[in-house]
Amino acid sequence: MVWNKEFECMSPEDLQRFQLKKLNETILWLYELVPPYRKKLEEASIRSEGIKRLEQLQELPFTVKGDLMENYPFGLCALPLKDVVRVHASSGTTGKPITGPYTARDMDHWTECMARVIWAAGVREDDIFQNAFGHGLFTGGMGFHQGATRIGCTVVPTSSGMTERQILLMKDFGADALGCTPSYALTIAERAEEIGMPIKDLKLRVGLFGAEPWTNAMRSEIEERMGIKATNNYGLTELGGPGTGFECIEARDGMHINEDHFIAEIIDPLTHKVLALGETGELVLTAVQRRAMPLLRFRTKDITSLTREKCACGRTLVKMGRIVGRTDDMLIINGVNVFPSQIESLLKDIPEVEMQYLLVVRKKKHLDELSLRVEARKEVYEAGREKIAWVERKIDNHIKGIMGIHVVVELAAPKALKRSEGKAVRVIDERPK
Ligand code: DLL
Repeated sequence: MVWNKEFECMSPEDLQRFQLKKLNETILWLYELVPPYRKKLEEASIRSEGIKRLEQLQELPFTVKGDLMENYPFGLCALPLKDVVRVHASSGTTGKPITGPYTARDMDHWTECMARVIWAAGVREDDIFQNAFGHGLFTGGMGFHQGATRIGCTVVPTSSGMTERQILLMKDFGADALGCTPSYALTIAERAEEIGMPIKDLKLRVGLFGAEPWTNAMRSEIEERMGIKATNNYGLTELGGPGTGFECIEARDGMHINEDHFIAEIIDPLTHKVLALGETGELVLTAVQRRAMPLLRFRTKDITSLTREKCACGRTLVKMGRIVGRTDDMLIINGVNVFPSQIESLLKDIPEVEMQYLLVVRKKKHLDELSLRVEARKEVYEAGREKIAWVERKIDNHIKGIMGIHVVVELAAPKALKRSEGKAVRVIDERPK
């Protein structure tokens, strides 16, 4: 069952017609109300009437993070703040935050998109939803709050942190569903085992995770340790937070995109050429129904691919794959492209270690050196130095065998690495910029 059959199961022809109409409304809106966009559109020879066919989307200009920073805080906002009812923000990668303003209508649409997300995970009105995404400027907490409230479930807004209390409330209230980042889910699972209250033994049935990169290996680990099914959910502040992409509980093999609100494209990040379905590249999103700050062809820097196949759940919405990395978190180690997610997947093949790791990149003379600190299981430490050295070699050999790079592996003692309560920090790049 889907939340909104009309839009989630639309025929491709109807969807395209709808998208074109909404896109052209957005172009006109930007033309009239946002001078920096008017300039961009004029430069690309796009007139205020918009485009005739959806394929012409490729002729529209891109929007990049830099555009948002240059126009910080509200230069790209189409309306005066009196028409804005909410502003979220996320810490930009360099200095200035990214702002996300919403009109009342935008809020309503966001809530609708979030209801679809939560419903798709099988959460219903008689469920208790523990919302451990950070509440506040971050879009995760409030976004899931609104969606779950619209469905009518009982929402417990724990926000992130105070992990032991999370576990106690989860047990006492009998939470059926949990929302948080995947790294925080692992933190919760681990703490619960430590205090003798494994999540497996509780009522929890499903986890809605997202907001940071994770792998299928990590999904299996969370599912096993918590005894739940886990869905992946995607979104970003620039496009209004979570609610862009979501997995259905039936398939859990890629995230449906709410295509009546967002048009997705995949481009080659270097040539900017639009790639075909199935090809991997940078995700570009156009918001076609937002009013406060609609963005055209926003380059997300997230790397993934799109597929349009019949889904077991009945939705016709295109699916995006897991985010395999970002164009800007790709590490180049002595010329080899390395995504932290590749290393994470390989760690799953090593039964002696936990999914707690940190990558550090340094310059040694003229060469890059990648080191990996990863926590070993208790037994490895108990077995002594030789075993530790053996596991370190095993990891290095495994990574070298598959990725062709040498990694300096250092096993960290159990619980030595800092635990995440939100988005995990997995990479520290100490090379001079
Ligand atoms: O993380 C919105 C969100 C909240 C999504 C809760 C899902 C759940 P930002 O803080 O602006 O917004 O970060 C957006 O996080 O460009 C991706 O790089 C990354 N990201 C978000 N979801 C996923 C995911 C929220 N499921 C940035 N998998 C995005 C991998 C993700 N990366």
